[in-house]
Amino acid sequence: MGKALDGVRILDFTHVQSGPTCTQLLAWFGADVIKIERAGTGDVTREQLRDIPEADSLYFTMLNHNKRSVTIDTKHPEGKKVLETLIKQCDVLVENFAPGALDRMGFTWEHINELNPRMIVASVKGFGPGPYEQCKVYENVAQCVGGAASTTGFDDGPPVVTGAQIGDSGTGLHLALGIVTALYQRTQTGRGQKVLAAMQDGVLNLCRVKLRDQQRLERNGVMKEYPQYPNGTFPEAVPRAGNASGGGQPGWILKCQGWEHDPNAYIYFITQAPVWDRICRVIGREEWIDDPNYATAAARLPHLQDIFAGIEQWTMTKTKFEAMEILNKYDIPCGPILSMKEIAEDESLRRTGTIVEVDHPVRGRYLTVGNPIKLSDSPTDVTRSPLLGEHTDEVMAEFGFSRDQIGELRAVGAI
Ligand code: CAO
Repeated sequence: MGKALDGVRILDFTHVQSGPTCTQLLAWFGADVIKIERAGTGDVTREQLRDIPEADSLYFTMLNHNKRSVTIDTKHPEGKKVLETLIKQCDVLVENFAPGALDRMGFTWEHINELNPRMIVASVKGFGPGPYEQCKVYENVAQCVGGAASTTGFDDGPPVVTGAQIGDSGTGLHLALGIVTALYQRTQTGRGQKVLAAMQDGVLNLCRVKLRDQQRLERNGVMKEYPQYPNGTFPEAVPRAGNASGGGQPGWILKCQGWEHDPNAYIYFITQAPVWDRICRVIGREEWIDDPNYATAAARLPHLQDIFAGIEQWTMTKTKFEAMEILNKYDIPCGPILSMKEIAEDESLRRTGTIVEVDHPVRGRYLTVGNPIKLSDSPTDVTRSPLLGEHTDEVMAEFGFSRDQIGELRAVGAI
């Protein structure tokens, strides 16, 4: 069966995490992703956080599946010519260099557009146009400037960054959507365009509900589902809400059996209004069903701390998996706090291809996260990341370079 993006050729100038996440997704959907790297070093993550000497790191391998690697020195005059040939025959150029790096190489939007008016040039940058547009940005900086850190953590503690890589991988996802959208528009216009996903914007997009809350706070001075209500105070800006649920269905993380020695023996419990009577029955608090202080969602808001303390007395008598099983029988939304070890060993995630094992010639077998987006007509086969420059000769030949030309370019250090 063909793949959704069969025939789409991508020049992949991405490195580290944000850009590679994007191009890996496009490769999984069938695009031919040609990663351009510098000979000798390549993507800096090849050697970052190495767990096996001399082997490409898991950081690199887990973000660069299904791609081909070609080495070109794009600052070498002959390397520039090679790149021009590639640009003329590809559909998309993706990059997440520091601001201005592509221009400094001599590949401005105008030049690329002149070489190939159909080419889409897609970039991740830390910030969009404005006072910070020249700044280099990494994951946690994006979380801080996008509103995530100020709204994450507990009220009595400092801002906290989340383990989910919403700045890097989150922005990579945004960029991928921008690219396929531009490819779709090109089918009507015949023209390429620039696509920009700024990390600050991507994080803010994922923190949209907190900007909602900022406006609710300014209007009403209080947000009744936040843990600060009714006994704490609300500052001018959206406060950190601990583990409170982001929506209108209050939730919290509760201890389960074994919490004293297992840091992940917890469950997320949502007191969803439509199943309130079932919650009361399951935990043995039938008296709450008709009690005016507990009977309606609005009445419960000032009592959430008491309610969660009561529910926790029940969850502490069960393991997180027992609690999950019981609660799901009654359609009560909840989720065990899964450790990475538990996720890595989860058989059902392996069956769906969300967790996959991949063979690598240097590092051997390793575990990775497969394509989280499943297309019924375009299934994903995860293949290993390329070694540095593994496909240089193959790709150069496909783009019309003869064996002699390849040899000469190598001799002068252009590839
Ligand atoms: N041939 C020749 N030169 C090459 C090359 C190649 N094949 N590939 C890259 N280079 C050069 C670039 O042209 C650039 O040179 P100049 O600085 O002389 O213009 C240089 O390599 C380094 O690029 P960089 O500035 O992007 O790299 P850095 O390590 O200094 O910065 C980062 C890294 C991530 C902070 C920066 O790239 C950035 O801010 N990117 C945008 C935001 C982003 O994606 N951040 C997330 C990264 S994932 O956590």
